[in-house]
Amino acid sequence: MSQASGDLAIQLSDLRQEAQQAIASTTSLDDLEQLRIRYLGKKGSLSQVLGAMGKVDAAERPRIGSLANEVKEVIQGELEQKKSGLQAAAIEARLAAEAIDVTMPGTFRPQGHAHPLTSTIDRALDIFVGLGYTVAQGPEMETDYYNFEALNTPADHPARDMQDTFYLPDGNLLRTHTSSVQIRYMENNEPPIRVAAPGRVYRRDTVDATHAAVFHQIEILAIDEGLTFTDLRGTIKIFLESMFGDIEVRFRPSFFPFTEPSAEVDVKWRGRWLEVLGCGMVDPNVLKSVGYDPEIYTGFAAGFGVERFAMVLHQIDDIRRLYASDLRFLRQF
Ligand code: 2NL
Repeated sequence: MSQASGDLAIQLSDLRQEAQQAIASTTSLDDLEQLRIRYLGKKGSLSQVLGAMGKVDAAERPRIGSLANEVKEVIQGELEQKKSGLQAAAIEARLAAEAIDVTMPGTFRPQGHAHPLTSTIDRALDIFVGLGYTVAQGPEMETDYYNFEALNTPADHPARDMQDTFYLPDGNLLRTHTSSVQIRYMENNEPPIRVAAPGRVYRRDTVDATHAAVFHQIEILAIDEGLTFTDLRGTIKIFLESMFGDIEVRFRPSFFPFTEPSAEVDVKWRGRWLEVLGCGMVDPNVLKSVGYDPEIYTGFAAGFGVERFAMVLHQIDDIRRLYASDLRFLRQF
């Protein structure tokens, strides 16, 4: 064995040992790649050792060559093995970090719900929509004409008193009922008409357990050829039974400037008669004011306070609770 071949064999063996140790102690894929380049790369340690092959006797070259190949294969094998080990460890670590404990209790997210006034309005409108009515809305600030004049309410009527109505400095007013919406609707539509008008209304009342200065009303209006008080009665009965269940309904004579005849309606609720609604046949003067011929068309109308309905349905003792935004109260509905 020549000097050169002996040196090379030792260098190869040292190289193998060094590489094996380095690979064994590597903990990252990046470092491992650096080691591959360092030992097996074009300018790596193995190439450098083999660069000295020229000095080896021709007879010794096959032996050194196969020794070099063996070292290369060993290092390659260890690199592969380490690589798959590190990759598996990386996946394991990721799985552990991303694991979700599906048995953990969830976060409680309280769910809101509609305010009792909103749900009362929704229920009532659903019933009228089911009967073929269209829902209409209009301005809360109104003119004297739409709130009173067109509704056959004369200038000397007590409802027009400063004591009862909020008048604005410019001569307009805050609507006292949603009838004004229906006047506007009739102006823009021809009979047959079925319309329901929900909305906020204003009265200059002293606030107490049953009165608020701002409250909500729903009015309905039907205009057609040949409508009679019987149609009104049937509609109101169906509506009240849908709202309150199987209850007795009673009509009492009453008066409103915009209807003739007029009636107030009571329901027998928990053993007592409770007034819940006003209604009547539309006064011919109202039809005339929107340009309908009262000789051809008749109609009926009704109006009720949403707060009063909600209070009866849910046994609420004070109207002000509906506006206090007290969650202990609201959560009950
Ligand atoms: C009540 C009574 C009522 C009407 C409202 C009405 C509307 C038009 C024509 C005729 Cl456009 N009438 N509305 C009729 C009767 C009664 O409300 O006690 N509301 C709280």
